[in-house]
Amino acid sequence: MARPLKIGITCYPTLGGSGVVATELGKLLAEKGHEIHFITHSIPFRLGKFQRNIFYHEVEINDYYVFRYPPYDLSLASKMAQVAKMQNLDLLHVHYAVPHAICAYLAKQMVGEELKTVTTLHGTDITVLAQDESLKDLIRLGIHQSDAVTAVSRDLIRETQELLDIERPIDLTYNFVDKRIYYPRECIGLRSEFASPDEKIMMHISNFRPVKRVGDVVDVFAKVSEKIPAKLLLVGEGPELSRIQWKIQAMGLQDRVHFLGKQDDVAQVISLADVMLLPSEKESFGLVALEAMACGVPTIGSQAGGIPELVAHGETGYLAPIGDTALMADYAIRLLRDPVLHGVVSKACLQRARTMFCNDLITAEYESIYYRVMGID
Ligand code: GMT
Repeated sequence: MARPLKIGITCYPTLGGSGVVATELGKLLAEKGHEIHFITHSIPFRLGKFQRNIFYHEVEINDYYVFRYPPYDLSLASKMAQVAKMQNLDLLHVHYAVPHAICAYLAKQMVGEELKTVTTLHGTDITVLAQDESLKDLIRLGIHQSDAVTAVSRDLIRETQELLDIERPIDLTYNFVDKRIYYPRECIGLRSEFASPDEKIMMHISNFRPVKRVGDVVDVFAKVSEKIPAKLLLVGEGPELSRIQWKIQAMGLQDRVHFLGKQDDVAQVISLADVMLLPSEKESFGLVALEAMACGVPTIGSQAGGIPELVAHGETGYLAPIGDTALMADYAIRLLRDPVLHGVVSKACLQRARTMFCNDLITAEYESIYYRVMGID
């Protein structure tokens, strides 16, 4: 291996998929001998116990009385520059263009050209923020000023180039799962708390934002449970939660739905499921479908964004047009009624997760991008 690097990582430490990917990547790089410095406003929730080569630098917000809004972005940029100088960082790897790529750009102005910057796009920054004309130029600046830009699906690369009229190359780096954490787990005891042996378990995990279309999850489940005995486990919390609770009551499904709330360690519960539901409106990747795949659980979902790059339709799950809950339910019924088919699809899930989205492969891809921007072969 070329020399170990000193890398600063900034992400939204408490945010779903992007926070998980950034933190797990940092941990894996540290295991490989790189020195990792997380620069965030709070400890990333997946960081866990002490690990060699990992350091955490907290961004303190300057709440000076003249500020109507404390300038978090400027505090972050200053902290990045300070850590880069003190620790002699080689590069900053930031997750999300806004504000992180802009902060990294400012830090580079303070430190010097030798500090390289890598930005990973996760979706919402492009699919939502880039629709806002007032932010477009800022996002474009962040992307153009990064030494390398990566995105988590081909669809996100296409959308970024189209929406922002950007021609610069963007590297494809799919999200990954750590195979030591995500694998099929034996959970007969826990399963019996939610379902009887003849019942199937359907699951949905998200932050319950409107783009996740959790209402469609309930509609699919209602259609499936008319035909086969089933339970629905809902994991997570968010703005749509109470509307969904009302919908479940109104449809008379309350005895068949369990709310598990927010779970930090979803690897513990995914193996309970026979299928995962992901009917999103927008999804640059859909990390939860990969986590399910690595546990041998097929996903039934929509064809939004990058989901079709992850879920191989007819092989590791089934995808329907956004909002087509009847077709999603048909697929689910077919899969849940046929244990042989379910076994084949489940096996294909494990194979695909362990080859295409394996932690070793994707970590190596990030390393080669780092060495490329550093000019090291
Ligand atoms: O989906 C969310 O609301 C959270 C967001 C995030 O920052 O974690 O998810 C985005 O990044 C994930 C990790 O790369 C992707 O798996 C999600 O598909 C993506 N969400 C959207 O594109 C809506």
